Amino acid sequence: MQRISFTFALIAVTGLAAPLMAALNVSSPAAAQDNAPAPVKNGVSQVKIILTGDNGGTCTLDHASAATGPITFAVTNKTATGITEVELQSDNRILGEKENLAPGLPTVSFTQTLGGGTYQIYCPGAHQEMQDFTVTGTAAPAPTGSTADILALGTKGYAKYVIGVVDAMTTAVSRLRADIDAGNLAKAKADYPLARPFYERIESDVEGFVLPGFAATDNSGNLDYLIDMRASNLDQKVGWHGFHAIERDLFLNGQITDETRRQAAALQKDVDLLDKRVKSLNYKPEDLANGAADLLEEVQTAKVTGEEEAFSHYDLVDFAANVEGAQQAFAFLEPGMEKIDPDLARQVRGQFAKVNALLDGYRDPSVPGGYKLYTAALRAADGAKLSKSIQALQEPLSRIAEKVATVQ
Ligand SMILES: [Cu+2]
Repeated sequence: MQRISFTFALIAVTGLAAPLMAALNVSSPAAAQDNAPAPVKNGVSQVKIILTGDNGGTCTLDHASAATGPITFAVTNKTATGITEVELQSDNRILGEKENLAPGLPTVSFTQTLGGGTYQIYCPGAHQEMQDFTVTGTAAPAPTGSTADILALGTKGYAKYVIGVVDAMTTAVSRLRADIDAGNLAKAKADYPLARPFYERIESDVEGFVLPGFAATDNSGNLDYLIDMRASNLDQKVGWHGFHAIERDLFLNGQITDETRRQAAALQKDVDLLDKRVKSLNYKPEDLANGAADLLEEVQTAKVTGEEEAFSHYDLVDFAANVEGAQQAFAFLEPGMEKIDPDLARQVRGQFAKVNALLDGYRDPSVPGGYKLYTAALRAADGAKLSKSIQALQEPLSRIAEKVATVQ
């Protein structure tokens, strides 16, 4: 605000309006943006988001504000190979997103009904990743009722997040399967890390991932086993399955065989089953807290060690996905936690920020998946540092489950 009035004062005094405005336009990072609120069509505000590979990756909104009500965000990836997703966030909570964005694909869109306030558009991999989006008009009503009601509302928001992630996984897996069916080893290897993060974001809800009619201990009916088993937990009776069987073929054996094609078809079937399954799952607040803790434990035992992606070394992609899933679970508990123990909520928020800042240092848009390969050398150099930062987050986070479980 201050800066704008200073500019206008300067224009008035010097009369150099035209050159100044030109200079302002040149330096503006979002030159294509219109200051007016987004146009409304059939009662729905229309916002276009364009991704390009220019200047280290751009993510440009044609309007940075809209009136309260339903808003459609239409995303077009023109040339940005390093940007595969766009998220709409509110206080770190992902409200809507589009995944699997690749250059040249048709425009995709999502619609959200938003109350007045400031939201964020997050484009990971863009030069400027986060930008504000303002909704004008009546603010969304703050959650009311007891702390238990507010926590229950959070679990519903988290359930929606999980459903969205699994839906995106079905698309990414069908792309990987098409590469494998076509026998295109190079493309399959490039699409493999793009298909991985989805499961890693939600792999904490595995108790709900057992198919009806199967005992929890029977791996042949356990979608967590069928989708994400590794050599270390191989059940000889059920055999190799899922992502890591495909990873082994693509990256260790370096070839696509009939067996790889069978595995890809089975993976798609299992992910489709999961897609149906998660739509019926309900969560308790402590499920979110325990789930977040489980995901961080996953980071410690399978990612920091380099075990998860032993053949492809895309462990840092999974690391970031586990952290995102944990952060979403926490973020949806946060409005309730603000009432129960705001100091603890602040500590956890601060530790998530530290982990994310550390992870940012490993980003590399030239590598599929967006992160450096976790080679033996990198693990030797940085494994302890990564583990320590997760540990500092695990400590305060571990205290949340008990707090939310005992709320009346
Ligand atoms: Cu995993």
